[in-house]
Amino acid sequence: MSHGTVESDHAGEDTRTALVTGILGMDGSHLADLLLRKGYTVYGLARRSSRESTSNIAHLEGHPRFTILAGDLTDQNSLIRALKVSGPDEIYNLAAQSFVGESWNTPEYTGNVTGLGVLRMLEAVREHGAPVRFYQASSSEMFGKMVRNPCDEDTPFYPRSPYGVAKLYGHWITKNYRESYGMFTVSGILFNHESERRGIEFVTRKITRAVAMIHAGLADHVALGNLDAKRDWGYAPDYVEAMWMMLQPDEPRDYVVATGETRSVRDFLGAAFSMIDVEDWTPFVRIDPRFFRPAEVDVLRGDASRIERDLGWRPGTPFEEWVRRMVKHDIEEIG
Ligand code: NAP
Ligand code: F7E
Repeated sequence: MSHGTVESDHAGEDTRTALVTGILGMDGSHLADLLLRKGYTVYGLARRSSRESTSNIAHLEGHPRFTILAGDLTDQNSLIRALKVSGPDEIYNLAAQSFVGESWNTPEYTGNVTGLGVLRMLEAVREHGAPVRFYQASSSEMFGKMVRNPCDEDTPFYPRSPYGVAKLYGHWITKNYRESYGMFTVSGILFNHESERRGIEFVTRKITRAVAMIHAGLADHVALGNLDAKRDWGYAPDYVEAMWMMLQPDEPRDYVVATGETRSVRDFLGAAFSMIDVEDWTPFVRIDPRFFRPAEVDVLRGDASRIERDLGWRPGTPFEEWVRRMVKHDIEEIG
């Protein structure tokens, strides 16, 4: 599939309906593409914004099986209404204040949306009454100061940011509702994943956009923080497949989703600049203390063998390939 198009690959009609929160975000839009290709009817929950931010789903405008519903994770009634209107078989709860750096500026707000927002979604499902399968977007940030390397589903958590702590609440309340009420709820513990639709504040997209700007002669440097941080980076369209897979088995189970490979921000700079044939990127990077965090997650690496064994998921797209796609996309967009 090319960026921004939805081709149908469903043989026969899948008449299922999904409600996706966070539909305007990176994952929400890739998941909508996947579900529409499978033949689902998709409802996406989006909050009101004073600024236009629908570019990730612009290509879905007018799609006969795609509808946007107004709602906010901080407003319980809007969630109950969204369930009533959509009548979903599956819910993917992807909405969150998802930027780790911002979570120190707005810790209470982050706790309300990213933590308590999950509780409100689960309560809306209970109120709704009908059987629904529920996916929660848990995060490798819950492992934070990794107590084991690599991390799997049994590794103890040690979050290092208000975001990580809020995600931990969402993770446990999802498990608790499964155990308390027998609901089909699962958490996918996803390690970092990126794409052409990534928000521009995250380090990968910040770098690929800067590379494109420098290539076009519109910038001469990018300001960054800790270049030694290491992440287990994958490609978002591969990771939304894992989300869907997790809601298909008879029994709910949580899974780690990761590549098992770890690279530093430095490595990412090397890969991105090499796409415009720049070997030495150091003249184009300035270190700015504003981008360091009060507590850093130095390294993250996941072990996804459970999901490979149970569901057959594997990360498909190689690192260099998706970095190339991101740089190419940004060069075209800026051009
Ligand atoms: P994203 O691009 O930031 O998308 C999050 C979406 O949530 C945005 O569209 C945002 O709406 C929406 N949202 C924020 N607050 C809301 C509220 N109060 N009510 C309703 N919607 C709200 O994030 P992403 O990268 O796609 O990630 C999807 C989910 O996976 C998030 O929960 C994230 O924390 C989690 N996660 C991401 C990664 C990763 O590497 N990408 C890894 C693990 C877990 P606006 O567009 O209006 O701001
Ligand atoms: O930072 C370092 C920064 O903001 C990655 C979210 O999707 O993945 C994401 O969270 C690393 C950090 O992502 C800059 O200090 C250096 O060590 O791209 P990021 P994140 O914090 O890993 C997890 C799994 C999620 O769940 C989150 O929702 O890069 N870094 N210099 C920088 N980071 C940023 N943003 N900007 C810099 O200038």
